Amino acid sequence: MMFSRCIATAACALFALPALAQTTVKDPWVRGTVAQQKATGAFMQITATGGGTLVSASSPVAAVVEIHEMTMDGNTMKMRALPKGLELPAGKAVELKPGGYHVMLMDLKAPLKAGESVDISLVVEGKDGKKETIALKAPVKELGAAGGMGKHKH
Ligand SMILES: [Cu+2]
Repeated sequence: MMFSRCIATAACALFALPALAQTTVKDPWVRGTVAQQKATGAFMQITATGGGTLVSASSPVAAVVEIHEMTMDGNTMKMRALPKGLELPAGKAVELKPGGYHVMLMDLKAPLKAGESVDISLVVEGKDGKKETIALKAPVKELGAAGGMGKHKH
């Protein structure tokens, strides 16, 4: 990983000190929806340099946004909101992906079509209790990629 190689030098160590951008998000995307579908998931990779918790998220396209976890219980997919948010270990990329953690967009105001992009803000609380807001633009990808979010009911 770039980061671990980087901290070995003094110049790079400066970047490792607390800075404004504690949390970085890579490759965000949102699963597209069909008419009448009221919920979908947003996926991405989040790295919090100093560690923290993804405590909440919001988006203008959805009335309700929650942080969810999907797990297999026998052969049933179960989805639940994480009441305390999603823990982000320091410097470690946490992957939100179909079948696992995701940002759940609910009560969608309109269908989301491939090619559009969705604004999402994430709120990450650092170990020091300070909150950081990260604004994302996540492209919408076609329904039908891996995973079964579209069929899943809350
Ligand atoms: Cu969900």
